[in-house]
Amino acid sequence: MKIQRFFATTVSAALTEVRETLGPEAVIISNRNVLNGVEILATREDDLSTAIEESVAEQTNPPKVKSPATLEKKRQKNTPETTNADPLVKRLFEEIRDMRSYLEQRPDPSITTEAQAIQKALFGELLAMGFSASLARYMIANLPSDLGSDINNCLQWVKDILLHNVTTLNNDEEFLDQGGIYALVGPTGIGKTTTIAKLAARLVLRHGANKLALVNTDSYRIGAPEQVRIYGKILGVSVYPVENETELKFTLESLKDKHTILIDTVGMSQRDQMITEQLALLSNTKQPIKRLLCLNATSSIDTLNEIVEAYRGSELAGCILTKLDEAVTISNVLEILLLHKLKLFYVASGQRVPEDLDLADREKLINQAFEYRHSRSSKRLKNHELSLLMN
Ligand SMILES: Nc1nc2c(ncn2[C@@H]2O[C@H](COP(=O)(O)OP(=O)(O)O)[C@@H](O)[C@H]2O)c(=O)[nH]1
Ligand SMILES: [Mg+2]
Repeated sequence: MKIQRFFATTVSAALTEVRETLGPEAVIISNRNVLNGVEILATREDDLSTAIEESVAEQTNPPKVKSPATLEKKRQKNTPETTNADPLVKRLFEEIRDMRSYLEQRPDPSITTEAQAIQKALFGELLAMGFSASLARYMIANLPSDLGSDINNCLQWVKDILLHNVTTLNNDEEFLDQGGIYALVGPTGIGKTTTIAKLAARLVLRHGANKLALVNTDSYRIGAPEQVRIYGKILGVSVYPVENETELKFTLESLKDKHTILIDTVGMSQRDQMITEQLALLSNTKQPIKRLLCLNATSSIDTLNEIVEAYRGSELAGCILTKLDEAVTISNVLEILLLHKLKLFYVASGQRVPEDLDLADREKLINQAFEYRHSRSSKRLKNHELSLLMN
């Protein structure tokens, strides 16, 4: 009898190999876990029949032995098989049958260890929270082995990683007292001008209106200069419209005595070639301009990623999250902050000026992302779907 050995990392992969090589009627002789996988010994049904018949022929008074196919038919009818067969052959068939039913009835053949089961569970939770497959993959690949099989321990470990790696301002003073020139950049309609008004209100309270200036480079959009001028008027802060690089240089030079200058910029799609020109405009001034990128909390991870890539230039001072009030989950933003090591300054969660702006609180944001997994996430996969993904 020709017995062949098959090796694979999971039982199901090894069984597929057996079927491909020996056909659907292959008979499994043994199955055991070995280092890094599973080993299966199997043979063709015909080979086994021949071997059995030869063994029987050796008996002095040979009993009439039926082929495995016949035996299998009998088994399906629940009839006791080959009462007069060789006891050794009978045992062999019983073992094969037990092995088959064990393999067929196992709920999930891809789970060979407890570690794999917990990795699968964590993968599912992270996807349900809205993190990308690449982040979930990274987390399960680095999951410490001493966390045991409690999913809550694993989730706490992910939370700790986020807490250590997402950076935010420590307090309001870090922004309000530092001073300098800040430009808010980002796509159109993301909330740059509204956020400038909210920040300006805080700065006025802290240092007085005459220590602040607003510069507006957004003269393209109808109504845009008017919007900044109105906010300036309400807050008692001077507004300086500029049209080009020379005017910007001249204006900033003349505002040297101000503690903080906030620059409102033209919104552009992340695919707009003009972004390079804007970067050049803001980099060619004598005084350094710190750029803060506004990120819309409702955008997908891929869109946010494209926006950061387009706007990052040589360096971004950090970012401001807008429209949190409209977002279902916050995992998309957390992942982008992590990926690009961006510091989150403030979070805007509404249209009201100046109320709807808060200092970024990373613990609160992370908890918000983790709460979402309990609700009905459309990205939650069923157990068998996760098995398909992870095989
Ligand atoms: N829901 C919500 N709307 C916001 C928020 N910030 C700004 N907006 C609104 O978004 C729209 C565009 O804002 P604007 O500041 O003009 O965007 P800009 O083009 O980037 O300057 C306005 O209607 C704002 O009231 C926010 O945090 N939440
Ligand atoms: Mg604007």
